[in-house]
Amino acid sequence: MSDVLIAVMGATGTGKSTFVNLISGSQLPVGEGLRSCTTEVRTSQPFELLGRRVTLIDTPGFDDTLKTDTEILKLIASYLANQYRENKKLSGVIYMHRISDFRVGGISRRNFGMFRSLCGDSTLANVVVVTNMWSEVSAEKGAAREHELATDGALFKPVLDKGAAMARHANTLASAQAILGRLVANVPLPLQIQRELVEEHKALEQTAASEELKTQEMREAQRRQEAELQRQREAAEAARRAQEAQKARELAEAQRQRAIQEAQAQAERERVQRELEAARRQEEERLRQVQLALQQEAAARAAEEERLRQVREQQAREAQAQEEARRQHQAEMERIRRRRRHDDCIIC
Ligand SMILES: Nc1nc2c(ncn2[C@@H]2O[C@H](COP(=O)(O)OP(=O)(O)OP(=O)(O)O)[C@@H](O)[C@H]2O)c(=O)[nH]1
Ligand SMILES: [Mg+2]
Repeated sequence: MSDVLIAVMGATGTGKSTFVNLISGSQLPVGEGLRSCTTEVRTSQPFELLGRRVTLIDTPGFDDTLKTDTEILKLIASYLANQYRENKKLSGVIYMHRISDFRVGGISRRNFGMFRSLCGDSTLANVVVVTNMWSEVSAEKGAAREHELATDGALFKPVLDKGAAMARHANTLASAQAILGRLVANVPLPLQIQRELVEEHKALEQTAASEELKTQEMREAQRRQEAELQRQREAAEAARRAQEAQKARELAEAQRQRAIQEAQAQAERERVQRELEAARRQEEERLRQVQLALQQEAAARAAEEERLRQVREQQAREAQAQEEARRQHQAEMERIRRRRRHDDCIIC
C-alpha cells in the first residue's frame, strides 16, 4: 500500500485540525478560544482510504496569535523541504476556508496569498479549496458566498482557473472522505517552496513565499502608515472642528453678552427717559398750578377792585344824592326864606 501525503492549510481557526482529527482519528489539539491552536507542523496518524495509506499534515495558519508570519513560514517551509529531501511529495493540498466568514478580509487574503506562493502554479491541479462551517450559515447565503469566492478575481477564481477544485465539507466523516478521495490518486508533485529550497537551493528569503511575505508586510506597513496618516488627518480635522465649534461658541457667547449689555443700556436709557418725562410732567403741573394760583389771585384782585370800584361808585352816588338833597334842602330853605320875606313885605 503506497503512502499518500496531503497537507491541510488555511487561516487560523478555519478547522484544519478538526478536519485532520475527524478523518484520521488523531487527537491533535483543536482550538476553543480566539487564540491560535496549532503552532507547529503536525502529522496525523496514518489511515487508510481507497486502498492508500494516507497521512495528513496539519499546519499552523498565518496570522497566528503567538507566532509571526515569518516564523510560521519557516516552520512550514523547513518541514516541507525536509519531506521533499526524503522524496516525499504531496498528493494534495487542502486550503480550508470558513463559508461562515461574512467578509473575506485582509487576513484571509494574506493567508491565501501565502498559500499560493507556497504552492506555485504547477501544483494547483492537486489543490482543493474546502469550504466548511456550512451549519453556521443559511443554505442560500452559503451558496451565494461560495459563488462569489469562486468567481471573484481577488479570491479563489485564479487558482480554480489553473486547475484547483472547490469542495464543501459538511463536517462529517463521509464528507471528509469524499474530499480526500479526490486527491489520493493524484500524481504527487513538489510544491514551489520545495522546489525552490531543495532543487534550486535557494535560501528561504529568496523564495516566492518569502517575497510574498515581504510584499504583504510592506503592504501592511503601508496600510498601517496610511491608517495612521488617516487617523492623524481625522484627529487634526476633529481638532479643527472642535476649535471652530469653540470659536463659534465663544462668538455666540460674546454676541449674547453684547445683546444683554445693549438690552440693559436700552432699559437704562428708557428708565432715564421715563424719569425725565415724569420730572418734566411734574414741573409742568407745578407751573400750571402756579399759573392757576396767579390767575385766581389776579381774578380775586380784579373782583376786589371791582367791589371797591362799586363801593366807591355807590359812595359817590350817595354823596351826590346827599349833595342833591342838601342843595334841594337849601333851595327849599331859600324859597321858604324868600316867601317869608315876601310875606313880611306884604304885611308891612
Ligand atoms: N461548526 C463547525 N465548527 C467547526 C468546524 N471545523 C472546526 N470547527 C470549530 O472551529 C474551531 C477551530 O477549529 P480548529 O480545528 O482548531 O481550527 P484550526 O484551523 O486548526 O486552527 P489553528 O490551529 O489555530 O490554525 C473549533 O472550535 C472547532 O470546533 C466545522 O466544520 N463546523
Ligand atoms: Mg489547528
